[in-house]
Amino acid sequence: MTEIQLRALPEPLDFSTVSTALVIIDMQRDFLEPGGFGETLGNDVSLLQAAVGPCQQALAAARATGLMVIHTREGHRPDLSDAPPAKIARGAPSRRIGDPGPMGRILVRGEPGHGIIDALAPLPGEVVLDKPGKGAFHATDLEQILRNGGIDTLIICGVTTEVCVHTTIREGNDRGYRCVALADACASYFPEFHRIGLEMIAAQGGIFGWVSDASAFCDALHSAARAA
Ligand code: TIU
Repeated sequence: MTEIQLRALPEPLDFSTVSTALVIIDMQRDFLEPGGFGETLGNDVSLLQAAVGPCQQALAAARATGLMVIHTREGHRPDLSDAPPAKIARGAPSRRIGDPGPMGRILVRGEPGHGIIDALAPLPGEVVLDKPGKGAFHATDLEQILRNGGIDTLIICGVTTEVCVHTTIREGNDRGYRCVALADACASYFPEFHRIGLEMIAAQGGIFGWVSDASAFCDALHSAARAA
């Protein structure tokens, strides 16, 4: 099993392709396209487009190398039984979770807005994980999937940096996983939160993870392919 090195902050990280998964967080129409959940919260959704290309690069390299790929989707059951009232109550009263919108009911599973954007559509065999919370470990079987797959390292990208990406990294770190954010493959509606959010992860000697980028991840995987 070849260990390869990933350029990262606060220091490089050695990892193996067999024990590493790429986790793409919530690249859904509801967050990236007009008329969805992100826009109902008052955000400029176009800011998230910056992450799409780097996510595509990371996904292509992970697929070519045979890494486990996990796509997450934030959303709720149609009857909203898994949506905490405190979560539903936030936002503009007429455009809350479960209300109708141009992409179907907002943040509800099975609706067009809940789907992953075409540019990052999952392939058969890739894990698609539906999560009711911000973190991918909360109320999901992610930990079981990672344990069964022998995974100890998570390469994490998607949206938004300071909300679902951060929460997932914190949850994963507390569970013993080595979590790496790919900076350019994450994005936020608030550029300063994106920057500071990434700084928070790598500060204090990597207090809850590492920060790398899509090209460094692709370079590492290409070097693994050459070594094989
Ligand atoms: N609003 C916001 O920045 N994010 C979310 O509500 N969910 C995710 O980050 N996926």
